[in-house]
Amino acid sequence: MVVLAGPAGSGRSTFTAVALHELRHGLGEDLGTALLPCDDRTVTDVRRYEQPLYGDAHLLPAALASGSPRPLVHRLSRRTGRRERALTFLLLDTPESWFAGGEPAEGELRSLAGADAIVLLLDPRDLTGAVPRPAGRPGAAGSALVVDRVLDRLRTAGAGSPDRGRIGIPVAVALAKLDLVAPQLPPNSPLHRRRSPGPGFDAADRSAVDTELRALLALWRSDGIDQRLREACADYQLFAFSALGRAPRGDAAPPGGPRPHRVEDPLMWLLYRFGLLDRAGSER
Ligand SMILES: Nc1nc2c(ncn2[C@@H]2O[C@H](COP(=O)(O)OP(=O)(O)OP(=O)(O)O)[C@@H](O)[C@H]2O)c(=O)[nH]1
Ligand SMILES: [Mg+2]
Repeated sequence: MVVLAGPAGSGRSTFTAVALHELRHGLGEDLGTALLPCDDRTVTDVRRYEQPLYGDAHLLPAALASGSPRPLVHRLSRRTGRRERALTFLLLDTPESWFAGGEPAEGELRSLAGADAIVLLLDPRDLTGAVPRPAGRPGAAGSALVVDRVLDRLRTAGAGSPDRGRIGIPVAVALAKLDLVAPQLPPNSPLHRRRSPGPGFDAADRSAVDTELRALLALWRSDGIDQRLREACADYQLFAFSALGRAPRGDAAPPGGPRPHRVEDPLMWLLYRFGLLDRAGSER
């Protein structure tokens, strides 16, 4: 079970919609995976995520994952030669109240405790120096606070087996809405690159992106976040993606629908970690 964490409006629901769409279409084809919903609820829920963005050209409503959210449950399988590998893949989008402070509800703690991996989203507008910040947004101190709050919540829930007090499960920390930052990145930044086609996990690209993001956090004077992550997580890496591909206007999805960039990266890392994918060049 992959739990999406992150502050309100960081892009969790949009990531859910677009990542699953990619996995069901082009990406899944390229990886040779099949994604099958395990129950009728998942079929209905996936439609609630897809229809606005891909059918109605609308952004997702804020309260899509309200109340006691239920994970989307799929069987994700991959056949290579005679061998089939399969996972039961649960993706849990979370309501904004979960990481907003206050006392956690019991269901929330139970869900966090049951996570096998976390994808923690951050909005670049919360990082000083990354992009000009709209009035009223908290800035770096705010984003460090948000990261602290999320990490505290995960630790309180005992997410994963704690490793010397740190969160033991893989944590993918992702800068969502990369389209807002991309114009100011140097032309040779690995963040501009697209995934090389093929079913393998590209470890060299992964490491280049992780290194680039650590450098960017330092440049933006947000490296306190990296330090907090180091203290709190035994196993984390940095990611950046744009689920929509470009900034939306008002409530409308960008014309032509989402054109994601690197949205698959956190999933590819986790699928590699959970044995569904091999390293590029060593596919069996
Ligand atoms: N520029 C840009 N904006 C995005 C992207 N994805 C989401 N957004 C914006 O961020 C807003 C919030 O996205 P959601 O996916 O609803 O975020 P959330 O974390 O689920 O938000 P809550 O559930 O309301 O806490 C959207 O309405 C968009 O305006 C992206 O890839 N690029
Ligand atoms: Mg949401």
